[in-house]
Amino acid sequence: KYGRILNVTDALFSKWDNNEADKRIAIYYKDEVWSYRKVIEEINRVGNALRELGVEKENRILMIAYDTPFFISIFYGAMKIGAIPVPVNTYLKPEEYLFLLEDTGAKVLAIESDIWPKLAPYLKGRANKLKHVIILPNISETQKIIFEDHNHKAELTFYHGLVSTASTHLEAEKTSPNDMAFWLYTSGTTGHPKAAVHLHKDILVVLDTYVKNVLKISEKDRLFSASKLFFAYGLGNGSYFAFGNGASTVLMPDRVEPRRVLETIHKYKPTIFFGVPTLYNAMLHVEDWKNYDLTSLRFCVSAGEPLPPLIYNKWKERYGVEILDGIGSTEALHIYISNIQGNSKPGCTGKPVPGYEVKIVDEDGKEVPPKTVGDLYVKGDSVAMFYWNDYESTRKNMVGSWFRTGDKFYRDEEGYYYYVGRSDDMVKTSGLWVSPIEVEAALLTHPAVLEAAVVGIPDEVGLVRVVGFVTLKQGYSPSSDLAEEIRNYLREKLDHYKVPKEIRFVTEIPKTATGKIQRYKFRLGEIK
Ligand code: 3SK
Repeated sequence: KYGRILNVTDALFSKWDNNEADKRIAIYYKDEVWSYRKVIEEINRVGNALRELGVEKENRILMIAYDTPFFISIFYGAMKIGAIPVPVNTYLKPEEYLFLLEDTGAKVLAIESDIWPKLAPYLKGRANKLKHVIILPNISETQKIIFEDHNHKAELTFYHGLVSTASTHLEAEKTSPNDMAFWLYTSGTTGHPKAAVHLHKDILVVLDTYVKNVLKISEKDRLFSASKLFFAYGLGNGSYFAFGNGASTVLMPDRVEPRRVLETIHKYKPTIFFGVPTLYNAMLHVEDWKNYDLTSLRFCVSAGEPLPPLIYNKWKERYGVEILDGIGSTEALHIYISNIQGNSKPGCTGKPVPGYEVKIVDEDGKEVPPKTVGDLYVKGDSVAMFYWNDYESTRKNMVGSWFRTGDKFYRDEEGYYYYVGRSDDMVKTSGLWVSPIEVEAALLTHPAVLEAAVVGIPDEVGLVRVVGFVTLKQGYSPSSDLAEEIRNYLREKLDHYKVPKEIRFVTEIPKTATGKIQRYKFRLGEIK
C-alpha cells in the first residue's frame, strides 16, 4: 500500500506547494503562529544541520524536549534524513537518562537548556557514543563549548547557532516503509523501560485507521493535547494527526496543570482536546471554571486509563461535549479500541478501530466467549516491530502478528469492549477477581473523594485484601468515621467482596507522566 519508497516526513509535509504551505497554519505556540511553510523549512534546516554534524541513516538522536516547534523540527527533520529520533520523558532522573543514552547508543542528544546542567555532571565516562549535544532554544546562545573528559568528548552547540544558517531545501532520504523511523520508550512497572521500534509506515497507518475512522479530522480542525509529545498518545494528538490532515496544533510547553489547560483552551480555541482521566477530573474541580470558554470544542478524547463514567457524565453535562474514551499503547503507536462520536458509552472502551483486530484469550491462549475476562491481544500494521535490546520481552509480547497488551478485558454480546485492569493490577481475593477500575470508579462517586487507587495487599497471614487509597476534596479531613462512611457507601454499590476492607487516606495518588496510576507503588509499600 505504501510503495517501495516511503519517508514519513516527506509523506506528511510534501503535499503543498509554497503558496499553499504559506497560507496554512501548522502550529500555535505562545504568541507565535507557524505556517506549514515555516515548519517545513525548519525541518529541512534541522535535517541539513544534522547531516553536517555527520548524522547518518539509523543514527539515534535522543530528545529531551518540551512541546515546542523545535521538538517538531528535530523529530521530523531527523526522520527526513533517515535518522532515528527517540523522544523521552522530560521528568526523569540523570541515571535514567544515562540508561537511555546508553541503550539507544545515541550519537546526538537534543536537550532543553534547563535540563542539561542537571545531566551534564553525570556524563563523565558514560554514553561514549554521544558526539553532539544540541541545547534547545530558550536561553541566550552563540557560544560553542567543549564538554570532555578522559573517555568522552561531546561537542555542545546551541540549536539556533547550528540550524539558522542551514539550507531550507532538503531531499528526503529514500527510506522504505519498513525502515526504522523512530523509537518510543514504554515504562513497564518493573525493570528498565523498553524502546518500541516504529517504522516509517506506522504513522500513516494510524492516520488511515484511528484518525480517519474515529476522529475524522479535517483541515479546519485545531488540536490541543495536554499529554506531551514524548508520549505515543501525545505525539499523535499534538503533531501528526494535524500534519497529516493540513490542520493545526496548539503546543503548550508548560507542566500540565488544570487551570493552565483551561486557559490554553480558552485562548487558542481548539476544536478537539486530548487528555487523560485524572486531568479531566482535576479540570472539573477548578473552582472558577466558569471563567473559561470551552465552546470551541467539538469533542474530547481520553486514553491512558479508563475514563470513569462519573467524569464522562459531569464533563458532558458541564461542557455539552463527549469524551471519546479509547485504549492504545506505545507498541501499537496509538488507539485501537475506541468509542465513536455520537455513540460513546460511559464506562466502556468502545469497539475495535477499523484496521485493527483484537482478541481476548484465556490462560491457554484460547479465545473466550462474551462476558468472560481474558488477556487482550491486538493485531495491526502500526504495531512496533520489536523492542530494542530486549529479546525476552519481544518474544513474550510480540506473538506472531499479535501483540499481547497486558490488559484484561471482556466484551459483551454486541461487541463492545470493557477494560478490567492491567493484568498485573488485578486483585484476587477469596478466590474471586476484583477489578481496581470498578472499585475506583465507585469510590470517585463519593462526595469526599478526589482521587482513588485500589490494590490488593496481603494481611498479617498473607491473605490478599482489597485496600482503597484515596485523596480527599477540599473541605474534608481524614478520620476513621469518614473511612467507615465511605465503606458503607460502597456496600450499596458493589458486591460485598469488592468493598475495600480498609480505606487509607494519602496526600497523592502517584501516576506516570502519561497519567496511569502506579498501583504497584502501593503494593510494594512505597506509599502507605
Ligand atoms: O495508554 C493509552 O491508552 C495510549 C493511547 C494512545 C497511545 C499510547 C497509549 C499508551
